[in-house]
Amino acid sequence: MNNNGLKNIKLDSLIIGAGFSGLYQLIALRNRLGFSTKILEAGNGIGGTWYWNRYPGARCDSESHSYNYYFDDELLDEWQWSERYPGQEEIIKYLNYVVEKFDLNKDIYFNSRVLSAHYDQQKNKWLVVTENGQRFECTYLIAAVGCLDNSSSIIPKFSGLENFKGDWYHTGNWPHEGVDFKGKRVGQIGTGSTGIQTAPIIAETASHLTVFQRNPNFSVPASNRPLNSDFQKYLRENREKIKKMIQSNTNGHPFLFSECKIFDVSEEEREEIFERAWENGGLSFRGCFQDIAFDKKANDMAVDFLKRKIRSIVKNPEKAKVLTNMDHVFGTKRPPIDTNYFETFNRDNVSLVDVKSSPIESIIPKGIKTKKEEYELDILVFATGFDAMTGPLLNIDIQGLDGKKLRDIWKDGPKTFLGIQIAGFPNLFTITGPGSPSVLCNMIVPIEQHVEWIEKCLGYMKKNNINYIEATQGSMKKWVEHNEDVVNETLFIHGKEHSWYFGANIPGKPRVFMPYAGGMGRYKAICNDVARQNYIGFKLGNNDKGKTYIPPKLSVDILVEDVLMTKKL
Ligand code: NA7
Repeated sequence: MNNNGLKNIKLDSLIIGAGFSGLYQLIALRNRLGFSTKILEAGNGIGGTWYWNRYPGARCDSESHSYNYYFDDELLDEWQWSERYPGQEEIIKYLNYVVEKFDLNKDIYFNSRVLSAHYDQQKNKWLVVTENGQRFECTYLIAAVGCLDNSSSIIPKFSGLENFKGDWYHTGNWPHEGVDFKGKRVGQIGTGSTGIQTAPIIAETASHLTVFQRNPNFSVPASNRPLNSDFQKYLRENREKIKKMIQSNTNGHPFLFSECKIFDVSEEEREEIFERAWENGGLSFRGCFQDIAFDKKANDMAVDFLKRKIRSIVKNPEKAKVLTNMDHVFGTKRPPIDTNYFETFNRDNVSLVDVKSSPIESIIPKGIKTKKEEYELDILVFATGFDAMTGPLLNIDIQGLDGKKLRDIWKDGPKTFLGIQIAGFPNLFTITGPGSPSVLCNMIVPIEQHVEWIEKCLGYMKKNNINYIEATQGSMKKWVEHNEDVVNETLFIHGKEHSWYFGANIPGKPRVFMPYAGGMGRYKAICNDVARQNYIGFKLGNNDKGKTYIPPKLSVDILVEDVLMTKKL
């Protein structure tokens, strides 16, 4: 779709981003509420995170049967995943199927990166401008930009990158035509979830792979496998049960945390439980005991088991030592799952460089120079992560009431009410924004919940002739405090200097725990209560009476304490 004229396109609602959240929001607002709605998408195709992250080995770490929409039974009947964890290509195929089924393409503007979104108080409209000069005017603006978009991918500031003679890539912005590693000496920087997925695949074709590791990571085997007909039958027969489970538990995954505490069992039993969880593979490992995420001593036992596993896989003791030299609490950084990651270090063509003891000093024309040594390389792969959660929003110039900039309002860290709205930014909704469970969950569950909450909210407003909604300062303050309280009850707090959950991967970024740590089930109950109480904690009103702004009629500046207090689930 093209719109290169200077005239504003006028809409009820405008969505930024054509990933899982944006596509579903389009269905909800256009098909169910009848709003005139469009999506602006920076890429030349749908998929959001999955459009850009097409590095070798890119695969979701949520199990496929939970990583699809649950809002439409027919869609559920029609789609079958082929593997336990869906790969990037299959996810794009799935989303294309959805786009076709719901006829979404006609309402998506591709290659339309949003530069600015300014709220016009006089008109009660958002004015949105894209990189290629398209202009839009809408009542409701929905930022479906994701938590790790391509605008927020991070290349550390190494000096000399511009002089590097070979090619270099960031995993979050991977070329669509792919990269040929055959016969090449590849240097990979970064061993987060991405680095752990991509190293084994790069090693298969590169002449040599050198992994530059700063901090090692725990990882559990994904135990990925094709899904057989028995499993498909199980899914068909248990759909409602699975749906209920993922939509009501703490993390949106199709498993429950054990109720058994780590010191309530004998050493032998504990080892057996760990062993079974390791064999089963995947993210459920961290739920094999109830207290791994809450009790440091219990966590230490899991750490001990995981380190022993790494030592048993990696044959070279020097490499094993570097791979087990963690100084973070298990789970406080996002725990990756892998396919043959540690095994990869047993290959003759793979070496490991400890850049914690000998940091990278610069990129030189022929490769990488660390404090101790120089490495000759043909290709550099940066698996160095993202300015997560806030980056995708702050990379857009967003201005609310009185021209106040979101960048200024969030200079000490993100502040939201429910991760859905920000005081001072009326009619702007953020899907899986900071302050919501988002990245602590299987993302599709919080996405569906947010999309449907927004749909219900806008439906309520339409019915009641309301066209203005804004979180109050009071409710936002209360929510920020509640977020701090809940994270303090968990071991996440130990990740303050290590984890991107706290912004610790970005120099100078405020150390604020960004996702909501109180659990998805509890969060959803709070959101439902807010809606049930006619959007308590928000100001609601109508300003169609004149050209100047009329303060909302139904000003509800009540703190949501009663909602929060009743939801200690
Ligand atoms: P992550 O998890 O942020 O990992 C980034 C990696 O890059 C991590 O190992 C970092 O080491 C490393 N890194 C970053 N800067 C440097 C420098 N300057 N020198 C050496 N190494 C560096 O990003 P991912 O893409 O793996 O995963 C992001 C999310 O995507 C993931 O959690 C899933 O949700 C999907 P560090 O640990 O900081 O020492």
